[in-house]
Amino acid sequence: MQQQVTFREMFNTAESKPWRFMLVGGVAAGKTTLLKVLESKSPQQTTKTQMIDYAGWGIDTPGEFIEMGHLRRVLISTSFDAQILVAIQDATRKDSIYPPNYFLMFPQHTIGVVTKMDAQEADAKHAKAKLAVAGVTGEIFCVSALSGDGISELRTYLLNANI
Ligand SMILES: Nc1nc2c(ncn2[C@@H]2O[C@H](COP(=O)(O)OP(=O)(O)O)[C@@H](O)[C@H]2O)c(=O)[nH]1
Ligand SMILES: [Mg+2]
Repeated sequence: MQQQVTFREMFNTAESKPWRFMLVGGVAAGKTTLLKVLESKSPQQTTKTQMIDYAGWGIDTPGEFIEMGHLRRVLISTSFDAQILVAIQDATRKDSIYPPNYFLMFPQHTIGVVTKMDAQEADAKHAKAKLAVAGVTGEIFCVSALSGDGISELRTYLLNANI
């Protein structure tokens, strides 16, 4: 993207979505909620994501597609439609659902997002380390969809990423 685009412009013009990002992360990591908040929509009614969802700014994917080996291939073919990958790590989870260096196989720039930073047990340092092990080489944002912390920084980055 060559020029700075504002959030309003992106949603008000048909040509404003020339590229997409794809959210990848485990079940209940906060992908759908994050996408809604990035789009300034109410995150209240998120239901379990059943299929790849192309309706929004970002491509939303069900957590099972990364957690279950035989479904990972679907993520690979879907990734062809995305210019940036967004790897989600739940700040409250001690484990990682990504194989080591998983994201290095994708040619796209991969950024990381640590979600649920509002939670008492959130551990940003641990979550960032898990993303690094997963092969996330891009910027890492720590956010809370609940409090809104870090959301505008992430939105600005995604709007203006030089891809
Ligand atoms: N505390 C907290 N909970 C969140 C946050 N984002 C999502 N959740 C909760 O995590 C659960 C799973 O969220 P969802 O977006 O459906 O996860 P997905 O399966 O990755 O799409 C829901 O109960 C959300 O309310 C957050 O920033 N903070
Ligand atoms: Mg979902």
